[in-house]
Parts: sequence; structure tokens; C-alpha cells
Amino acid sequence: MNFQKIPPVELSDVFLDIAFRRAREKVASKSKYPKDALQKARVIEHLRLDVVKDNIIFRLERILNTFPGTITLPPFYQKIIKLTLDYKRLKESFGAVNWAHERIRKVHGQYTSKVRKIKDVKTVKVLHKQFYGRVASLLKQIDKNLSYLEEARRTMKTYPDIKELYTVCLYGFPNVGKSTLLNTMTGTKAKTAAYSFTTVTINAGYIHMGDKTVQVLDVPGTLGRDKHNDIEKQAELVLEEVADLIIYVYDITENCGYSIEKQKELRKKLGKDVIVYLSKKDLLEQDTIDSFDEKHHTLDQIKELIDKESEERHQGLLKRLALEKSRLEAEEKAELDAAAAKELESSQES
Ligand SMILES: Nc1nc2c(ncn2[C@@H]2O[C@H](COP(=O)(O)OP(=O)(O)OP(=O)(O)O)[C@@H](O)[C@H]2O)c(=O)[nH]1
Ligand SMILES: [Mg+2]
Repeated sequence: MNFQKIPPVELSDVFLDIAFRRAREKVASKSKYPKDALQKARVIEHLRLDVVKDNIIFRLERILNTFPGTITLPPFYQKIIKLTLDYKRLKESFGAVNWAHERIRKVHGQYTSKVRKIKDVKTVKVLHKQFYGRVASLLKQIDKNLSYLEEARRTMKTYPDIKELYTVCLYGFPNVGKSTLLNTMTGTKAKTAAYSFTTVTINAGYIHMGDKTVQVLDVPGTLGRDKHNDIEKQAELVLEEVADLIIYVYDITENCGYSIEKQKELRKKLGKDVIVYLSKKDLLEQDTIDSFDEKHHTLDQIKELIDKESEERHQGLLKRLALEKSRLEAEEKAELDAAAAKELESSQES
């Protein structure tokens, strides 16, 4: 899912500005107009009405089409939306945009027929002013919704792009070396730095193992506290909903700024199967590594484990794809058979 490409949502004054400017430009660029003053005024006004309507409708439709439809989203994204946004307000805002879209069409229709019936040039000007007023007041009514949609867009931009693959999550305190591990495992170039909260969104990398791809997510460092900000909520959700395997990264050098005890407390909070990786081993004596009292794995062991664990999922996926393929083939064959039977029937009739 890609939430990064939703275009910004503008407010009503930008809508109005652009639409009426485009209308003026269109009128100026047209070279031929009827000689008769009233006819000319009508043609100009029709042109303006159409350009304004088309421009605003296009912009409103773009909002409706570029935000992902919430019902068709995978469960993870439905949950993340409900966690980080006011779902009711989001729905209401789409409803308001839809409403404005319908109203603009109606108002355009009304004014088009009014302009058709006018008898003098002066009235055209009056109608134009009225039309502007109607459109402006319509759009102003949805300003609060447009502004909420822009807020939602900015939040959605921070959502991770998660694919339906076997997924490994790297988790642990800030600054322990999660992004460094992601880069080593997958060859990505996620930012790493010697301070906490370098990663403020969820980084993804991929390991290709034969014909199989495994997704690795670097989940922002957490402090294990109970109150969560938006990114921490996303991190929790990724762990609950998406992770097939969690790698808990310990920095037992404590260079990260958090004690081993604190890191252990967080480790205990994780419900799922977790495997442990010790980072910054190059800074440690072998004795210290050996005496660490939790079972831990080397990078090679982790890769082997991922290969093994993801295989079952991969085979399941291949099976599903094969089933889907034979279903499509059967459907296609049935369609061809039906078409052939129809053809035979019609050739017999004639
Ligand atoms: N010597 C050494 N330094 C490491 C190792 N892994 C990470 N570091 C350093 O530790 C610091 C933190 O690493 P990051 O990978 O940014 O840590 P992070 O867990 O992603 O941090 P946040 O994104 O802030 O949560 C950086 O200065 C890294 O260079 C390692 O294996 N050895
Ligand atoms: Mg990081």
C-alpha cells in the first residue's frame, strides 16, 4: 500500500482561485466570439461555468480517488487508520467532499440554464457574481473537512509500506543498532546515528532467498512506556499484526544509553516468539557475550532460521497461486466453451 503519493488537499480559497483563474484564462485564449453582445456574453459565461465546474469537480474527485478506500484496505491498514486518525471524522470528510461534488454539478446546471434564458448583458454579470458566491459558500462549508483530510494525509504519509510477505521485525530500545542491523541484513541504506529516535518511521528492507522474498521491518525505538505517540502506536501494531518473527536487539554495551535491566524489561513485554540478537559485539569481550544470560543468535543463525520459518509460508503462497491459476484457467475455458457453443448455435440457425 502506498500512502506516500496522496496529493496535498487544498482549502476552498485555493480551489476558487485556481478554478476562476483558469476560467478567465480560457475566456482570454478563445479568439472567436459572436458579434452580437448578448450572444457573446452568453458564450463567455457558459465557458466560465464549464471551466469552473470541471476544475473543481476534478479536484474533488482527485481527493476521493487518491485516498485509499478504507473498506478494501488490508486489516493492518484499517487498524492503523483507526489508531492514528479519527475514523468517524475521516468518513464524514469524504462524505462532505462527495456532497460538495454533487452540489457543484447541480449549481452548474442551474446557472447554465439561467444563462441560456437571459435577455440582457447586465444580467449575465449579476449571474456570474451569484454563481461565484454559491460555489464559494459551498466550498467554504467543507473547509473544515478539507483541512481534516490534509491532516489525515500527513499522518498517512508516515504509514509504512507493508507487503504481504513473511515478515521479520527488528525491535528494541532506541539507539541499540536496529537500523544498522537492517542495513546489514538487507542491504538498505536506512539512516543510522549515534542518538536516539533516528528512525521515526518504519523502515523496510527485503532479503531475497532463492525465489522467496522476506520483508524485514525496522520498527522505531520505543521506550516501553504506556503512553504512545502515533509512531509508537504504529510500531506496536506492526508487532501485533504483521510480525511473523521478532528479533529483539540488545545493546549490552549500554552505549545506547539504556541499561541492560531496562532492555530486559521491554523484552519481557513481548508476547510473541522472539529471538535475541546482540548488537555492537565488536565492542565487547567474548566473555561478556558468553556470560549474557539470555539465549541469543548470530546473524548467520538468524538468516538460517528465517529461511526455514519462511519456507512454510512461501510454500503456502505458491499453493494458493497455483490454485488461483487453475481457477482462472477453468473460468477462461468455460467462457471459451460457452462462446464456441453460441457460435455453433448461430451458424446452425443461419
Ligand atoms: N561499533 C558498533 N556500533 C554500532 C553497531 N550497530 C550500531 N552501532 C552504532 O550505534 C548507533 C545507533 O545505531 P542505529 O542503527 O541508528 O540504532 P537504532 O536502534 O536504529 O536507533 P533509533 O533509530 O534511534 O531507534 C550508531 O552510531 C551506529 O553506528 C555495531 O554492531 N557496532
Ligand atoms: Mg533506527
